[in-house]
Amino acid sequence: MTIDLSNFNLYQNSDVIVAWVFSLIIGAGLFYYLTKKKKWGLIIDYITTTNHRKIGIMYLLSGVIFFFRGGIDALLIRTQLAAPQLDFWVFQQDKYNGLFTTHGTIMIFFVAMPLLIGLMNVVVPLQIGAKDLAFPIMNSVSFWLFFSGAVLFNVSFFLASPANAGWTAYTPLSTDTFTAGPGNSFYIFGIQLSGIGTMLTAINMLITIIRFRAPGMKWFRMPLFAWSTLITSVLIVIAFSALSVALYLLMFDRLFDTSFFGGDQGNPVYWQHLFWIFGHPEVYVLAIPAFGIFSDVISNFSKKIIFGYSSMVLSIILIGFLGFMVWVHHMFTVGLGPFVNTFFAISTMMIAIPTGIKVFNWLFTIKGGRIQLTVPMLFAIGFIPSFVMGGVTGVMLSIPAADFQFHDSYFVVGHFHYTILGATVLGIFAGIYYWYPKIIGKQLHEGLGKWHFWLFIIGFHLTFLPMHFSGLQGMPRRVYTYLPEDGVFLFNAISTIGAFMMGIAMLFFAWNIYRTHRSEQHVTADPWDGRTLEWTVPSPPPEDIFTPAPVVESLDPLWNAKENKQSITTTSNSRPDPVSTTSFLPVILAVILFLFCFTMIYKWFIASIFFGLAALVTLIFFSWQDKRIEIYQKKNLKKEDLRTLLKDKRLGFFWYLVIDATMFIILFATYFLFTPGGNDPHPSEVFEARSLIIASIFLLTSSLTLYISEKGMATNNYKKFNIGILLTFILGLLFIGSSVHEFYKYWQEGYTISTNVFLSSFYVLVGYHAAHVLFGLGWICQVYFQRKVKKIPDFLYYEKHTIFQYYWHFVDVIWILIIVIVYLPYLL
Ligand code: HAS
Ligand code: CU
Repeated sequence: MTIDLSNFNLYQNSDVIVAWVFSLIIGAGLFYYLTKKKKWGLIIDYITTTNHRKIGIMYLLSGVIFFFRGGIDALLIRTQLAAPQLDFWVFQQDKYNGLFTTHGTIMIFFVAMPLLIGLMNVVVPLQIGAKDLAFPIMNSVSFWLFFSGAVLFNVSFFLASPANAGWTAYTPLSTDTFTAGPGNSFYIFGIQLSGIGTMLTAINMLITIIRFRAPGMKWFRMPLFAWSTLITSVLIVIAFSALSVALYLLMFDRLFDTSFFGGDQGNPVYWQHLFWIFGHPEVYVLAIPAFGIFSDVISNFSKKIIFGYSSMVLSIILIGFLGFMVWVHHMFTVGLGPFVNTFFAISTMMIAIPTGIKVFNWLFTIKGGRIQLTVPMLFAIGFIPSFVMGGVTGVMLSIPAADFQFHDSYFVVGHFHYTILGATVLGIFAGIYYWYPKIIGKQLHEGLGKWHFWLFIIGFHLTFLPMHFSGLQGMPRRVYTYLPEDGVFLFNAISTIGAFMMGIAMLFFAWNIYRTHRSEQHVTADPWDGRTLEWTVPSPPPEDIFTPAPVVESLDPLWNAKENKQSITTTSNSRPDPVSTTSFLPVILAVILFLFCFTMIYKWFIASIFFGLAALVTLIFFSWQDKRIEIYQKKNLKKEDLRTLLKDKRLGFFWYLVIDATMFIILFATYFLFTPGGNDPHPSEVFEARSLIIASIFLLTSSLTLYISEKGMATNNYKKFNIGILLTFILGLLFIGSSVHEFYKYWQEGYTISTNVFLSSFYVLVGYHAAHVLFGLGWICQVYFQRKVKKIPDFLYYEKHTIFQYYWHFVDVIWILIIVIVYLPYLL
C-alpha cells in the first residue's frame, strides 16, 4: 500500500495530528463509558437490528455526528474568511480546497440525506399504519452501506488526503492528471458505497408506501410526509443511478488510465451533465421531504386540515418531474448556446409555480388556525420567508444572462444555503422536535428548543444574507482569501459572526438532547394532539403495533376520531407484515465492502479482489441463511399471504431493474458520445462478427432454457426443470468464456481499455454486462443448491426462481441492445 509519508511535515499536518489525538481520546472515552455502563449489549442490539425505528435512530445519530464534523469545517472556513488576507494555521498548501470539499460533500450526502432518511425510517411506516418497512433486512444493509461510505469518506482526512475538487468534483480537476493521490478517490468510493445504500432505501420506501398502507388509506388520504417520501424515492432511484454511473466512469479515469473526462479525447463537460442530471434532482431530494414535514407540522399546530391537500400532492409530483428537466441551469456559462440555455431557463422558472402553490397553501393553512407556537411550528414559520428568499434568488439565477454574472460567485453560495438550510435543515429540526417523542418516548425541552431556533435562524440570516452582496461585489466561491480593497470585508465579517451563532445554537440542541436523555419524563402516545396514525401508537412504539389494523377513512383519521369522540375502527383482516429479524450479516457485508473500496483507492488490487470475493460469499450466505423460511413456517401463513409477500418482492425487484436500466441507458449514451470521430482504432477495425454471433447464440438460448425450467417447475416436472437450469448455467458459462476469449484477443492486438475513448466506453459497458452474467451464474447455483440441499418449500423456491428469471431475461434484453447499438452499426 502506498501511504506516502515522505512529504510528511509536522507543521503542515498539525491539524491531522490534532484530529487523530482528539479522535483517539474520544474513542477511548467512549469505550470506557460503554464498558462501565455495560452498554455493549445495547450496541449489539442496534448493530444487528432490522427494526425501522432503531435504524432510523442510527441514521439520525450519525447525521448529527457528521453535522458536527461538517459544521467544524464550516467554522474553519468562516474563520479563514473573516478578514482579508488571513493566514490561519490549517491553511498551508491547498488545504482550503480540501476543507470546502469535505464540508459540502459531508453536509449533502452524510448529513442532510441521513437525517431525512432517518425521519422517513421512523415515521413513514407509522404514518401509513405499517409495522415496518417492506424489507427490514435490506433496510439494515442500506444503513450499514451508507454508514461505511460516510466513514470511508471521513477517513481520508485522517490520512492527510481529503478530497479536494469540490462537492461537484468537476473534471478534469478531479481526474488523476490534476489531483493525483487518493484524495478524490475517497470521494468516488465513499459516495458510491453510501449511494447504493440510499438507492436500496428508496426501493424500500417505495414498496412500503405502495403496498403496506393501512386498509382504507387511499392515495389521497396519505399524510404529506409519506407522499413526499414516495416522490423523493422515485427521484433517488433515477438521480442516484446517474451519479453512480458518473462515479463509475470517473473511477476508471482515476484508477485505470481511461480518459472519459480528461485528456485529448475526453469530455470534461460530460461530467457536468452527468453530475447535474443527478445534482439537480438531488436538491429536490433534499427539499421535498422537508416540504412534507412542514405540511404535517403546520397542519398539526394550526389545528386545521392542510389547505389544498390535492394541489400539495400534485405540486410535489410536478416539482419532482420538472426537477429532471432543468439541470443545465448549473451549466449556463459552459457555452451550450442560446437555444439550450433558453429552454432550461424556462423549465427552471416553471418550478417556481408548483413551489409557489405550496407556499401559499402553507400560508392559507396557518391563516385562521388556532396556532400553537411550539418549537416545531417555530421552525416551520421560520422556514417560509427564509426559503422564499432562497427560491427567489434561484429564479434570478435561472436567467442565463444574469447567471453569467452570478455564476461561481458568492451569490450562488447565498442562494443554495438559503434553500438548503431554509428548507432542508429547518425541516429536519422541525421534524426532529415534532417526532422526538415518538422516536424516543421523551419530549425535547421547549425552552432550550426556542434558544436553538432563535439563535439558529438569526445566525443563519446573518451568515448568508451578506453573501449575496459579497457575490454581487464580485467575490468568487472557493477562494481562500481576498484583498482589503475588494470591498467584501464587512460582508465576510458579518457572515463569520452569524456562522458562530449557528454553532452556538447547535450546542443548545446538543444540550437539549443530552438533558432529555437524562430526564425520566415519558410522554403519552399523542403529546401534540396529533392528526395522523403515528400518534395512535405508544411512544416509542413497540415492535408489535397496528394489530388489529386501523381502518383509515379520511386524511386525518386520528383527528376526526377525536372530534367524533370515537376511537379509530380496526380490522383483523389485513395483509401479512414484513419479517423483522436480527442479523450480523449487513454490518459484515458493509465492513467487507469498506475494505474493498479502501484497497481500491490505494490501488491494492490483489486485496480488492479478495474482498470483492468475500463480499460475494457474504451475499451467498445471506440468501442461504434466509430466515424467512422458519418464520413463515412458524407463523403458518396462508397461501394468499404468501402470494402477497411474493408480490412485494417482485415489485421491489422491478425498481431495482429501473435502477439498473437507467445505468445501462447512460452507459449506452456514453458509448454513443465517444464512438464517432477520429478514434484509432475505429470500431469497425476491432469488432468481428464471428465471436459476436457465437456469444449471442449462447446467451439468447439460455433465456429459452430458463423458460423451460420454469415450465417444468410449474408442472411439477422436476426433470425438465433440472435440465433447464443446468443448460442455462452451461450456456451462461459459455457466454462468459466467449467474452473472455474476445477480450483476450483484443488485448493481444493492443486494444485495451485505455487505448482510446471508444474502447474505454466499449469495455465499461460490455464489461458491466458481463459482470451481470457472472453474477447471475453465481445466483443460479445458489438458487439451485438451496433447493437441493436445504429442501426449501416450493413456494419460496418459486419466488427465488421467478426473481432470478426476471434478472436473467433483463440481462438478455440488455445484450440484444448491445448487439444493436454497440456492434451492429460497425459490422454491417
Ligand atoms: Fe438552486 C444552484 C435555480 C431551488 C440548491 N441550487 C444551486 C446550488 C444548490 C442549489 C446546492 O438557475 C449550487 C450547486 C453548486 O454547488 O454549484 N434553485 C433554482 C431555482 C429554484 C431553486 C429556480 N436550489 C433550489 C432548492 C435547493 C437548491 C430547493 C436545495 C434544497 N439554483 C438555481 C440556479 C443555480 C442553482 C440557476 C445555478 C447557479 C450557478 O450559476 O451555478 C426553484 O426551485 C425555487 C422555487 C421557489 C421559489 C419561492 C417560492 C415561490 C413563490 C412564488 C412566487 C415567486 C415568483 C418568482 C413568481 C421561487 C412565493 C419571482 C422572481 C423574482 C426574481 C422576484
Ligand atoms: Cu439546480
